[in-house]
Amino acid sequence: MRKTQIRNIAIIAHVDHGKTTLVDGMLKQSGTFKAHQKVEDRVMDSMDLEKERGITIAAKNTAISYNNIKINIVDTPGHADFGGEVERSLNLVDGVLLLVDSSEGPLPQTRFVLKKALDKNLPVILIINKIDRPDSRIQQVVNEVYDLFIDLDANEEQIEFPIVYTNAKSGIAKINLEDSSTTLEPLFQLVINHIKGPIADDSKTPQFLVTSLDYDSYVGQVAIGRLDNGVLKLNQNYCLCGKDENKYNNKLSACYTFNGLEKIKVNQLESGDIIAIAGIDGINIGDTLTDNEEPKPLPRISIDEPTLSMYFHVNDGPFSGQEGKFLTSRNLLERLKKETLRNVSLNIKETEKPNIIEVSGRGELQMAVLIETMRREGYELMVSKPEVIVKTENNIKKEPMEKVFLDLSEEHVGTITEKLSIRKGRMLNLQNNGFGRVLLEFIVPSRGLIGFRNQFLTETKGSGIMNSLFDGYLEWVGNIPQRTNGVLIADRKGKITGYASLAMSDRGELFVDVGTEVYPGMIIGERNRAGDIDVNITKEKKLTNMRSSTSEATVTLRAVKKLSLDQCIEFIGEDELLEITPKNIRLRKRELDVNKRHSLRKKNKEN
Ligand SMILES: Nc1nc2c(ncn2[C@@H]2O[C@H](COP(=O)(O)OP(=O)(O)OP(=O)(O)O)[C@@H](O)[C@H]2O)c(=O)[nH]1
Ligand SMILES: [Mg+2]
Repeated sequence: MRKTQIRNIAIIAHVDHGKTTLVDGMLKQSGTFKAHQKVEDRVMDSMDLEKERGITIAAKNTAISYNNIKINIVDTPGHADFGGEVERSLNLVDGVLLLVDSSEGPLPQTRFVLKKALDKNLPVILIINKIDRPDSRIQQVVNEVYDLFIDLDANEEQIEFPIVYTNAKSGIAKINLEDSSTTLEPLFQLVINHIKGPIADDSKTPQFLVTSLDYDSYVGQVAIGRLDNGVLKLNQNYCLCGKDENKYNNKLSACYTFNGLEKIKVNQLESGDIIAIAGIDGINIGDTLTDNEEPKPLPRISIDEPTLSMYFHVNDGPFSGQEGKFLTSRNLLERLKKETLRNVSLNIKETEKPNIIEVSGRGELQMAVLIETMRREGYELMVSKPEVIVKTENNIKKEPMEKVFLDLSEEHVGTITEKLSIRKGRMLNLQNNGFGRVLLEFIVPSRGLIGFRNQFLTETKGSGIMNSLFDGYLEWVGNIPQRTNGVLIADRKGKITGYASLAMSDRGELFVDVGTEVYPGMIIGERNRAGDIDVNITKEKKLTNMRSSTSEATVTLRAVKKLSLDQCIEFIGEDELLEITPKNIRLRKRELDVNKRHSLRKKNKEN
C-alpha cells in the first residue's frame, strides 16, 4: 500500500553546495515559521561546531507540510569524513535531491553520495543550485552529471531524472531557466510528483529501524527512524531486536512525529513516517523495534569501514588534571562508547594498555570534531598522529588509497606535483582548460595525504581547491617521508620569556606566546631545518655573547603561529602527542625526558 500523504526525501551533495540553505527556504515557504519570527541562516546546522565551522556534521531531519502532504526532509553533511551519516540517512527515504553547484559541478562527494543512492535504487531529482553565481556554467554542469550517472552504471530509469534550477539563498526554483518563478513552488511540485510516497501497511507487523539516537533531558534516550510497517502505540509491549539478542516487553514512554524543527507528541505512530520514540533502554542504531509475539527484524544498517585511526591516551603530562574535569581511562572509555552509539562510522577498541584506546573513523576532520566536542565537555586527553588502517589480504599488506582532485593555477602545478610524488602519489590526469587553471587527478595513499591539505593551501596561497575520495585498498607502497623540519622543544619547566623568544627567531617559528607555562619535552615551535632541538625558552638574562644589533635595538616580537586543533593533528609526528584540555592544546614529545629521547633515537637508527 502506498501512502500518498507522505514523502520521505534526503538532500545529498558535495560539501557547501547549498543543502542546508535550501532546507531553510523549504521551511520558510511551507509556513513552518510564524510571520515575523526571526530565523537564523542554516537553521538545521544547530550544533555549536556546525555553526562555527559553517558545515553540517550530523544528518538531521525535519518535516514540512505542502498541500496536505507531509514531506520529511533529511539534511545530510557533504564533507567526506561524515559520509557515514549519508549512508545511514538513505535508509529513511524513498528518493533523493541531488544538489550540484552550478559552477563547481559534480565533485568527489557528489559521486560518493550518488553512488550510495543508486545502489539503493532511489529515484533522483537533480537540483542545479546557485544559479545566481556569475561564474555559473549550467549546461556544462548538467552534462557532467549525466556523465557521472553513466560512469556509475545507472540504469535507464535512473538516468531519466528531472532537473530543477535553484537559488537556494533567495528561495527560488525554476523548471526552465527562463521561467519567472520567485518561489520554491516548482521544487515542491516536483518532489510530490516524482518521488512516490512510502510503501507501508499499518495492518502489518510493526517494524521500526533505528537510524539515529538523540538525548532529551526529560525523556532520556530518543530513537529516530522510519516506521516501515505497522503502528506503534503508547503502553503496549514491543520486542527490541538487537545485534545479538531480542529483548521483550518494552514499553514506549513517548511517541513523536516531526513538524518543522519540533517533535510533536502523539499517542500512535503510523507506518511510512519518520518518527521518534523514547523509553527504551539500551537501544542502538540498527536495532529493530517490532511485535512482541512475532518479532520481524529488518536488516541491520551497514556502512563503509573506517580507514583511519588514532590512539586516545589518558593525559600523563606534568600539567595533567589542572584544567579538565574528566581525565581517567574510565571517563574516556565511557565517553567514547557513548559516541559510538550515536555515530555509526566510529569504532573504538581497547588496547593492551588500559590508558590507551584506539578510535577509528573516516578522516581527520571527523576526529577533530570528536576531540573538540570532548574538550568542550570538560575532558582532558592526549591523542596520537592519525594512522591509516592497514589490511592483509592473501598475505599481501594493503593500505587505503584516495583519488585526489586538485584545481589550481598553472604556476603551482610543478611544486604540488613534486610534493605529491614524495608522498607516493601518482598522476592520473591533467587537464589544462586554457584559462590559467589546471585540473589534476592523482591517486595517493591515504597515509600520504595526512597533513597535505595544509601544505597544499600554503603552496597555492589559498587559491587551490582540493577534494579527495576513498578509492579502495591497494598494496602498501613503502615508506613515506614524514615532516621534514624538526621541532623546538622546551628543555625545562617555566614561563616563556620575551627575551628567549626573540633569540629563537632565527631558529624557527614559535607556536606559543610569551608568558605561557611550559614543561620539559613540550614542543614550542617548528625548527627551520631538520632535527629536533631542546632549548631554554624561559631564559631571563641577556647572554654576554648576544649580537649587539638585537640586544640594543628595540625589536618587536614576531607574532607566534597559533595552530588550530586540526592543524595540530596534521602536524604531529609519530613520536609526538597532542595534549588536549578544555583550556589548552599543547604539542609534546611522547618521551618527555631528553636523555631517554636521545637514546631512543640512537636505538631506532641502529635498527
Ligand atoms: N550565491 C549563492 N550562494 C548560496 C546558494 N545556496 C547556498 N549558498 C551559500 O553556499 C554556502 C554553503 O551553504 P550550505 O547550505 O551550508 O551548504 P551545505 O551543502 O549544507 O554544506 P555542508 O552541509 O557542509 O555540506 C553558504 O555560504 C550559502 O550561503 C545560492 O543559491 N546562491
Ligand atoms: Mg549543510
